[in-house]
Amino acid sequence: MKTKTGKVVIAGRPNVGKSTLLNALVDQKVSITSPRPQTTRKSVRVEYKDKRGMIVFSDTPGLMGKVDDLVGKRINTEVPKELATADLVLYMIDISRKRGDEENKLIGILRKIKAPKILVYNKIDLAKGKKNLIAQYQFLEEEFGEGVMISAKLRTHLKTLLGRVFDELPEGEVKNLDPGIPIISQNAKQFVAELIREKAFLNLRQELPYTIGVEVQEMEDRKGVLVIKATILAVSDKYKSMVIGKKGVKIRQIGYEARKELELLRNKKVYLELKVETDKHWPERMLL
Ligand SMILES: Nc1nc2c(ncn2[C@@H]2O[C@H](COP(=O)(O)OP(=O)(O)O)[C@@H](O)[C@H]2O)c(=O)[nH]1
Ligand SMILES: [Mg+2]
Repeated sequence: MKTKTGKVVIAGRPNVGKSTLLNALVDQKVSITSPRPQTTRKSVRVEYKDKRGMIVFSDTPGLMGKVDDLVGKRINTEVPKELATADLVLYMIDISRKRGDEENKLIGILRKIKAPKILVYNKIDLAKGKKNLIAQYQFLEEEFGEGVMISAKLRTHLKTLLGRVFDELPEGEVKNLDPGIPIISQNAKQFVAELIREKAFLNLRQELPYTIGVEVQEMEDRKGVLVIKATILAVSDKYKSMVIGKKGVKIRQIGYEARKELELLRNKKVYLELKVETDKHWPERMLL
């Protein structure tokens, strides 16, 4: 049997579950997730291999309707760029949410992309009564073919989806089918920065996440302990004090959760020194 290979770009509105799907497909946490938009800021590219071939999955930020901030603008240029290099596109729909302008904007972009597309209905675990809005999306099947219904969170029907993906991909030689390093778009420090940002997103109020970035300055193994120095960057002193919280309670919680998860992932003790600093220019420095 000839192997198949290609780049599969996961596209969809913010919050449809793109990053959750990617983590489930590769059975590893590679992309951070949260209920907040803008959680994924840069595309995360990950390798998946099995005897059928090799796939590079690209988890993109969700395309947002209205954007006026720098972070949002940067995010919105990322999606069309990734889509232009796709061999196959997974177009994800959240069947628990109404269609809207955002969706229409994305459909417009997808129509211009020549690569084959698979329609994926996500969150079918929520498909009960009023939450089942699948009928609003079924017109898309005329254009994109029959959809696959999945729950990324509960990992249902992912095998079916992966089978469809391999069916659609072009044949190509894969030199090495051994498992390697799955994440190819970021290094270890960048991954840890992302993990800290995830914990911040989960612990901070609505408006804050957009204004923060995370940088890891140092990461090294010292006698079996992973020692990490990292900084959360806020665009103003007001946001800085919100990240710190009353008597430092927020920053401590963020640090605690990040450390715990890293210890689980790396299977070793982690020492995390986490600071907060005001840096008005972090978005230009880190996102452009
Ligand atoms: N109920 C349910 N929730 C999901 C499912 N997939 C993702 N979510 C949740 O939806 C939110 C957004 O997920 P995320 O993967 O960050 O979305 P993204 O912005 O498209 O990358 C998170 O709170 C996920 O736990 C699903 O299949 N069912
Ligand atoms: Mg995401």
